[in-house]
Amino acid sequence: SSMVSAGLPVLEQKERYKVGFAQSESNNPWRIAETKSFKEAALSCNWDLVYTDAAGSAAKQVSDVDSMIAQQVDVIFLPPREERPLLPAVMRAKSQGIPVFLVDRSVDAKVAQAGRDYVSFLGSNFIEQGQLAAQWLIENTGGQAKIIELEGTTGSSPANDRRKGFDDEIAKHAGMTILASQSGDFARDKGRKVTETLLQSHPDVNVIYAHNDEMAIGAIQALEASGRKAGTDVLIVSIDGTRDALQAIIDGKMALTVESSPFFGPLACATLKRYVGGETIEPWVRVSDRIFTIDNAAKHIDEAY
Ligand code: GYE
Repeated sequence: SSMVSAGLPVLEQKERYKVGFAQSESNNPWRIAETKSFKEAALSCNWDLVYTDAAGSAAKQVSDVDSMIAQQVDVIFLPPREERPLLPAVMRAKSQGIPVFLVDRSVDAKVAQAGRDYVSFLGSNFIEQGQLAAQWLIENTGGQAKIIELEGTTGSSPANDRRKGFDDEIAKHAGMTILASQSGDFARDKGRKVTETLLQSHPDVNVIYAHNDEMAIGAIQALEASGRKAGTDVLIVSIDGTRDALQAIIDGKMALTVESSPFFGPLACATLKRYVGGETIEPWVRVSDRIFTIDNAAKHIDEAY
């Protein structure tokens, strides 16, 4: 078992680790691909995996982490659904000598710190993802656009940062206007419903920026239901790189998706090995992302999920 010190908990070397993975929800292909990646890592990395699914509730995710603490797992990998509600659970794990690695989403950096309260954040640069989407639009619309923004889960780090990266870049261009920005909770159906409503108050829209592909697909459905041509009347840009999004690009309905990889299992395994080997883990283990457009979508669709 682990030792509590002033700093991060120490994890001893052993044959097998009991590893908690507290998934936030499973209502989209991204989450399902991530869970699969962790389950595969458990096999190749000799983990006894304790897996939970919070079904879209931060409160349930808190109790899932608490039950992992009670079961004395060796380590917890956690994608905090929102930036704040998971903080107390992260602190409790640390005080019980259980190291926590945040994966794919982070917590409020003003309150909790990598290297002190949790080991590290493993994930993408969400601000940069938003910037990349904005820069592509600026170049490909001649700097003229009327944009609807579909935000991810309110209070989640990717929603906060994908909005900031995008909005700050767009604000530098007088011809680019964000007509409306509203949360679709990273979900296809909510993305569709929010788009339906926003199309009525902003019929002059010609660009939709969605914080993930599921909401972008929902937006395509709403556009088509309103008699508009997705990809022609309204350009759609988004983030993730799911199979459906790459197919929509190939079909001409979507213009761009910035990659945000869900395949965290191998990175989690490698980072945990470094940690038990006594290495100091950098506060942010960065995942680098590509861009998918009509130029390369067909080439990558077979590796998509
Ligand atoms: O983009 C989205 C998922 O936290 C990076 O969460 C992740 C995001 C991903 O629901 O599709």
